[in-house]
Amino acid sequence: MSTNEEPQKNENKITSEDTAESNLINAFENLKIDSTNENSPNENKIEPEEPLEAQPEPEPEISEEKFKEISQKKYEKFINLLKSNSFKKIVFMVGAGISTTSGIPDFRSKDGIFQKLKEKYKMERPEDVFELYKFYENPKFFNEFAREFLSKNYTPTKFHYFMSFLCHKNLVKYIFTQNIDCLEAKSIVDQQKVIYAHGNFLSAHCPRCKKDLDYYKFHNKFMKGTDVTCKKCNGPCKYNIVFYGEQLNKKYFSTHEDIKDADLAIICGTSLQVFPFSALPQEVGDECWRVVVDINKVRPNLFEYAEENSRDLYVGQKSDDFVDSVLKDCKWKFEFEKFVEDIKKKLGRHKYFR
Ligand code: CNA
Repeated sequence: MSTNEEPQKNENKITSEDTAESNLINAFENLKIDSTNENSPNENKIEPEEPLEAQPEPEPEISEEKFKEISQKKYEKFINLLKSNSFKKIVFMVGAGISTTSGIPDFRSKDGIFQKLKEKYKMERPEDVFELYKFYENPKFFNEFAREFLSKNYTPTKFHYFMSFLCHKNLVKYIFTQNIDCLEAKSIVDQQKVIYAHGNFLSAHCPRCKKDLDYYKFHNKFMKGTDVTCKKCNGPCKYNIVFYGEQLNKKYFSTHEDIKDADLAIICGTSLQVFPFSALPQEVGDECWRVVVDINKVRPNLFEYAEENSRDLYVGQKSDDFVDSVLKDCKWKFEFEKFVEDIKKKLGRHKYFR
């Protein structure tokens, strides 16, 4: 089934009861404005990078034991700086791995979304589901994926609440996320700090006319099974998920150069395979600590994990386990649990999330 939707201006239809909710509501309005992506230069379109296999890892120069010893020393230093609030301009750079414990698979793991799409549609190149020109040819694949995704009510992970907790401590400058699952919106009070680089499901537009749609009308029709098309150009409309071949969210371009003065970058759950996000860790200044948390040793050619005096630390833990270690080592566990309880009460009431 298909229907037309007139592109129109957004209206703020929500009222707020307290600061947390009003921050969130403002953030939704900002997201809608950010989503048009109209005037960004062409070279900033997102593209998958070469697959990991094509990038040879440098030969290990030290033993695994020595690597562990170096990493442990760096971790202890990192914890001392963190717990004494010495990092005041923290930047998060995160990807699908921070959401896997909520039940959302990542893209590239063995049982990831790409593998599932491959099997379901007998596709050679599952990335096609997120290619703009393929979407114009046949929006069915993405729309089915989106409907299934949205019908599951995914909830934030410990890592999401940890980012929120550090925002609450006023230690965070920005959170750059590649994720489209909106779990940052369900867990982070200060949405102004969040940059949804690859968009999300909280607004919608016509990719041809570049006009925003009335989100509520679009969403209701879409979730009832209608593939919405634009009244003006008849092209297929979609949520503001950034596809390959599309420009990144505008807010990304106004902020990514503003991280030169960051003092800590926590890079978590991303294989750093999608450009230009993959270049973000290089944008921080030379003095900035870079802590990479991932179950795989991500892009060892980009970081100096094994150098004793380098600013790069690799933590080979699951994202939520890393949070547990940090909370324990900083003695923040009790404070964190109380914080999460409060946030859940506040954000749980929001009409988007029932
Ligand atoms: P990716 O390429 O699938 O990489 C995920 C990374 O996370 C890998 O390096 C894994 O080793 C790592 N990982 C998996 N589980 C954990 C865990 N529990 N703890 C720590 N690390 C873990 O995904 P990227 O985010 O790098 O790629 C960018 C794409 C993926 C963006 O365009 C996203 O929109 C897209 N994506 C988003 C979601 C989501 O919104 N949750 C899910 C799947 C894909």
